[in-house]
Amino acid sequence: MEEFLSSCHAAVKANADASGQEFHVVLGNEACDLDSMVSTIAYAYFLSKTGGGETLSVPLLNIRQADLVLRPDNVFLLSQAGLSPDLLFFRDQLDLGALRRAGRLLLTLVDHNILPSSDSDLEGAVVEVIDHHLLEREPRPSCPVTVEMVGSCATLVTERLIQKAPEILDRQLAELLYATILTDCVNMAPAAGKVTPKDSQYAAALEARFPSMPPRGALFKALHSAKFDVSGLNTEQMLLKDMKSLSGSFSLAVSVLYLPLEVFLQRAELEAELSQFCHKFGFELLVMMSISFTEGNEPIRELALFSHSTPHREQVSQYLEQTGNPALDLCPISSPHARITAYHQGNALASRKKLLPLVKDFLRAREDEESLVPPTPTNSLVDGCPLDHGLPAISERALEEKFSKMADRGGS
Ligand SMILES: [Mn+2]
Repeated sequence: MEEFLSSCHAAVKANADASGQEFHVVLGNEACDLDSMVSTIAYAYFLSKTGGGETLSVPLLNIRQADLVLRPDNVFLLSQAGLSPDLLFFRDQLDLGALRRAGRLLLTLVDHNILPSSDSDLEGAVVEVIDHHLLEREPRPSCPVTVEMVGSCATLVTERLIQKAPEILDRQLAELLYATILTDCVNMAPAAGKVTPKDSQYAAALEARFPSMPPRGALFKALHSAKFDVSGLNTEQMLLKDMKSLSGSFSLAVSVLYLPLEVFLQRAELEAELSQFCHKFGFELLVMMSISFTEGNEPIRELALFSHSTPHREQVSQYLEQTGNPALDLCPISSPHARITAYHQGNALASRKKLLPLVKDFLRAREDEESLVPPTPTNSLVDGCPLDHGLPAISERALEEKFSKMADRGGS
């Protein structure tokens, strides 16, 4: 595998100019979870071993290189399998649009079956699809589609490998696939409703071929805790890991934090970091929803609000305390920071999916209210302030660009 990936890097470099060879890129989905990452690597490897050699197979992770650290379970599995992340290819390292325009791109989609609209120019290059999501693409004779509702796309890739080229399956590749199937199928537990007979069949086939594979339970547990291990992330990375932004009369972000709130609140310089974060991304307020688990695996949810503006913080707090649809059942907990209001959330079932519409309602109600308030009289002490109408609304696109600039800075 290392040999394939290193030679791939050399070949990509050598063929970067317009006249070079054809690229057959295997691309996972934009979430780049374990399944997308491993299916991409494994299938590109399969293509490189079974193809004619005139096209270059490249496994392309559909995230920026700087964002891999936001997926600690991926990082963990790579290290477990002894594969350096430096050998992988990321979306910001290869210009697919340019390859497509030069007529040098073949694209295989794994773990998704339609391209997002931002990649619609690449559609004509798609030559194959292997996926386990609901089929959303129009069939084309030139593009074979394998879509089966199994627990993991890695199961379908494993099937292909075992049926077509069992000799290329080594222990390292098997471990990547096996760990992914286990994770997606929730340790093959039927109660979780993910595993199908085909997943079990190929997990067992991998175990049979490599009896020294780590035991199921232990591997699953290790990956599960890695997913929630945010100890390696700084505050900004933690907030960005799972964030949704909203804007109305002001802009705010709702981030999910995967650790107990009291641990987060103990971070040194937290207020300064949150303040910097808001400044950098143009947010007026941060809503942080933490999720952690009791010994018995019951979820604990807590909520924290940060804003430089006391009125903003108080208004949102009050709204969330009083809301009844659903009631969050908030109970204040002490916070060592003056600008952070913290709560235990009694309603542990109210996830961010439930919280977001509440925050949206708040912003909408506030906008309606603002439109009723008469304008500030012109004889007030200040004639006007650029922030009278709140911060400029931040679009998803603008945010995306900021992230991309950040990633560029981080990568250089
Ligand atoms: Mn998947």
